[in-house]
Amino acid sequence: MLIDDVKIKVKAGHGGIGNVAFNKTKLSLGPTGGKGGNGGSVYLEGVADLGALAQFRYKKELMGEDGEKGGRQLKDGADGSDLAFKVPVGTIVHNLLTGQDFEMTAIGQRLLLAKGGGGGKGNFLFRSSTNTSPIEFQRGLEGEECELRLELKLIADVGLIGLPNVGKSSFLNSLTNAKSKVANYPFTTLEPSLGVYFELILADIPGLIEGASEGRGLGIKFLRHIERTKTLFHFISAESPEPMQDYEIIRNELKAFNPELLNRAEYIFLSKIDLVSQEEVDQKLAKLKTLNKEVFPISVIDKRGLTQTEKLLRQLIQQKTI
Ligand SMILES: Nc1nc2c(ncn2[C@@H]2O[C@H](COP(=O)(O)OP(=O)(O)OP(=O)(O)O)[C@@H](O)[C@H]2O)c(=O)[nH]1
Ligand SMILES: [Mg+2]
Repeated sequence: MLIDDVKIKVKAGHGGIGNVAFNKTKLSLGPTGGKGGNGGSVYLEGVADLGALAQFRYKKELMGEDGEKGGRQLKDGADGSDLAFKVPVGTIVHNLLTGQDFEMTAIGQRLLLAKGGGGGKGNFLFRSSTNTSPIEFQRGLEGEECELRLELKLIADVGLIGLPNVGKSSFLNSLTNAKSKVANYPFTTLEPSLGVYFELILADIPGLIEGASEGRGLGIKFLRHIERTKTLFHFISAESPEPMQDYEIIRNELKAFNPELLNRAEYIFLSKIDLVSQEEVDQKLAKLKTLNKEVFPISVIDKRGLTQTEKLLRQLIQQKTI
């Protein structure tokens, strides 16, 4: 299961308490209580692994390590180690307390979530000419805390959308290294999966149905994975009695999620053309062409249309690198 939206609590380590101690050596009875160690800070670190948020499925609280208590004989307590939790690049970090958002965009990037509390002074640091035997000390400071929502927005170049069972996953598998599950029933794909075609990342989005925006089927929450996708491949099955209606259903759901999705470059794929006569394919193509978008008739079984599709994918790669 792809974990892509989690809430977590973060608390950095507490600073260690300062010590109160005195030199036992005769003739030098001064204070020797050391400082407490600093609490460890908590960071996030960007990685390529899309599944990295899975670690937060059960682990909802990230606690930094506390600093150790100051020692005797001027020995400071050890600092708590910093912790860095790995999250996939494309994760948006929403700070639920301040309302601020931050995006993890690069592999290796580090984001400080909560700074560890400073260690408290030991009695050695309180000595003065008027107080040569201080018994004062400080408790360490609390580590910073925050509450976060981590939301993964895949950075795909092309989003594959359409009703269930129209061949989106089959298409992804036939052109890329993906191994998306394919089966002859609706909602085979339960979570987005990715395939890579040279430099292009394609995201296979679970099938949408009419009313998905009101929670029918699998809902439309997955559409956030294509919010930042420039190009959409819209799949319509050649077996459908009403391709234009299918088209409108999906467009309405896109609109309900975010009207901006309607302005993305969209290519239409009339899929599974091996299952109907050429005459029917031509008829349906003619209808879809009235939408004034490029329409590709394809079949992953007899491979028709795949050469043209690859040409399109190469064009998209070129546009991406310009
Ligand atoms: N004959 C034929 N069958 C196809 C073609 N493409 C896909 N199929 C079949 O159609 C069924 C559905 O294919 P999927 O790729 O799982 O469809 P999907 O759009 O990903 O479906 P969901 O994940 O449920 O949204 C499977 O049985 C595929 O084998 C095609 O070009 N020709
Ligand atoms: Mg699928």
